[in-house]
Amino acid sequence: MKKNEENKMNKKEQQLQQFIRENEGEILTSNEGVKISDDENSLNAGDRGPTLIEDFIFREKMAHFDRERIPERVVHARGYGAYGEFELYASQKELTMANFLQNPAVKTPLFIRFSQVAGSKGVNETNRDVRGFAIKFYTEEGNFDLVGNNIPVFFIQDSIKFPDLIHAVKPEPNNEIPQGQTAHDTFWDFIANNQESAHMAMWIMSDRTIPRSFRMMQGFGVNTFRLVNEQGKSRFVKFHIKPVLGLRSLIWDEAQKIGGADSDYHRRDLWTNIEKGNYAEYELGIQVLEEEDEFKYDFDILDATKIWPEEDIPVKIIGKITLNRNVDNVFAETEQVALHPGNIVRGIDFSNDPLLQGRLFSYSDTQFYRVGTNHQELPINRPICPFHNNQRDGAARYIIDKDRIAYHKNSLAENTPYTVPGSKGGFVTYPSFVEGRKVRATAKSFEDHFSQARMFWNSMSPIEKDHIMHAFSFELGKVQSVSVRQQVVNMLARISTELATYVAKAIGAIVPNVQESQVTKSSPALSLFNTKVFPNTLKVGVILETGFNGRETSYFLEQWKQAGLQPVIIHDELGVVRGTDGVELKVDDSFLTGSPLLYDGLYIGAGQDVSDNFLWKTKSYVIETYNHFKPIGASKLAAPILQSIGILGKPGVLVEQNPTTFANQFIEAMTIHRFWQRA
Ligand code: HDD
Repeated sequence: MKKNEENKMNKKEQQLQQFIRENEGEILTSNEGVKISDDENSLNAGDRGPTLIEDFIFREKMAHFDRERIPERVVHARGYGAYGEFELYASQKELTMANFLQNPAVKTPLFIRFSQVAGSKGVNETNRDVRGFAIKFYTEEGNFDLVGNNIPVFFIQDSIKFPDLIHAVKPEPNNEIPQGQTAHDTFWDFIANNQESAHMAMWIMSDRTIPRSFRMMQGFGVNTFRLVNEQGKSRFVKFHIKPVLGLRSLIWDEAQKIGGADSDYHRRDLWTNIEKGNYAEYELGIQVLEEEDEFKYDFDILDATKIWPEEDIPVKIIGKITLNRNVDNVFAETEQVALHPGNIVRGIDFSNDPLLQGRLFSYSDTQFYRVGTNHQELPINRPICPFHNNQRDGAARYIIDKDRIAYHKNSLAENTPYTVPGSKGGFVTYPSFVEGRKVRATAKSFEDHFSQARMFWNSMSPIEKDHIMHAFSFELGKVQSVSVRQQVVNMLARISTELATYVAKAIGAIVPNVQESQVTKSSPALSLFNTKVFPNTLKVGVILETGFNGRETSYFLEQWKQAGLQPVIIHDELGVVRGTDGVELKVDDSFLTGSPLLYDGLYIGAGQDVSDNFLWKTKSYVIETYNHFKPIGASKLAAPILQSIGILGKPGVLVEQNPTTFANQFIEAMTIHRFWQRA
């Protein structure tokens, strides 16, 4: 509980305190409280004889161990969470009566779980995949869960197709290959044969699916919800979460290799930064649409395969989310958290979005199966406000309800716990008007699958387009079926001839003679390069050879730390590295334990004499960093190393002339992060 030592505990933290147990310094006991004298030897009949069934200590320990795992989530199995708070900038009373959106003085505790969709619980973290971005707000009027992704649209329009989508994306069932990846036949077969996925396919082939950090990606509620105010007026809403540090992504070659260098890349980044006090910050935004404007657009606002372009319906920023505390126990908290888009509070309501409607069943259903009947009682899931009802019993019931009365209506307890009307805080469903025959059908207004896919393409910068073309070529190149490859190219041709032509050439398909989308509109907000970025928390690998310039390097390190960068000292061996002027620095990574993949930029400080090993290793680090377009800086003495590789004078390659100018130029280069001109 690091943060608690510094700050006052919020209500959720106070509640969690009751359940926290610390074992250090305590006597070992069984779960029944019996003190244990020997935890290493089972009770045997003779020292070479069989174990006795009466050994209750062995039996309890083993039986508990045998049950330590619960089913992993059927999707989003690998995830990582942290606690934080939501601060409201200004009251949103006009729009909603949601209690946590009324008073800027009240901070709302929250928990976020980031996840990957396709892989199982142990999958490497830099696979190309959508990232889940799910928040539990512990409001004074109950829990509100915003269960979103880092991509604003979805593959399908009706949730009845979700099991099909997931069966297609998961490893193929006959050989369980590939793990956590979309680059295989069944996934692309699904996409080509369910063309409502066209828009989502464009997003997942963009750099959004290989984020640099959970702290540098956007979140979206995806589905359309409603905000309802005290006067009963409802408006449609989409939720957005924008990272304060701006958006950054990995590049594909890097993402693949990081999978080997550090398969815990994202959780390590989040956990370490929170531990260091570099709290992750985001802003919460809403796009609000008046009910009377429901049919104003050329897409259906209930269709989850569509965005509401920010240029048409601006995102209003309403508050700030800060993640400031790591969990104490990943299983108890992150694994057992039960998120559910159906967990809404007064002032928020559902729309008829058919994807959302199906989700409302699936999540609670899966939590009953995965965590159990009483999952809402678990410390991570229980609300911070009082909760009372007549639900009773079930496996692992924790609460001891003292009352005789567990039914409604009753006279013996004066009909308590009692209901309250909307005017006193009771949840009242927004009485939206519905009418129609029971049909299994999709609305005509859901039929256009290509206009927004094309708009997405139009909105990309040349570099992003290049990456998308490359990603499709890679993924489809892994598809064995020639027919599936061709079907996807046929689909792409309806979005963009340029895209289809590039991909067709790369995978040996032909470009069909179909008309590409004629949409010329673009939405600048969709490009990753149109957000403001900051250098904070980016890592600089600082390779130092014995005899490096101590005074100047110390100055650089100081300047870079002040700018928020995180220098990591690298040397042949761990221990200390000695420079001139009596400077000694602790080595964080050796060439062996580190990897150029794990730093966002590199600086090389050489001495007068440079060993062959240093030269060789440094060169390999520099080449990898250069190929990933990242900044490279060098002291005067290290400049010949860059020269020998032939990169002196190339974009983002800086050699120190004047210490002050160099320190600043390097910070600027780190802020830019990628020098695409090198391509
Ligand atoms: Fe889902 C988990 C996000 C559509 C059914 N989903 C899950 C998680 C996230 C999302 C972030 C992980 C929550 C956590 O960290 O525990 N899902 C989405 C988004 C969707 C979406 C943004 C489109 C708008 N999901 C969707 C549909 C269905 C599901 C259409 C089924 C009808 N999702 C589930 C699930 C999961 C889940 C099977 C697995 C584990 C869990 O719920 O708790 O119920």
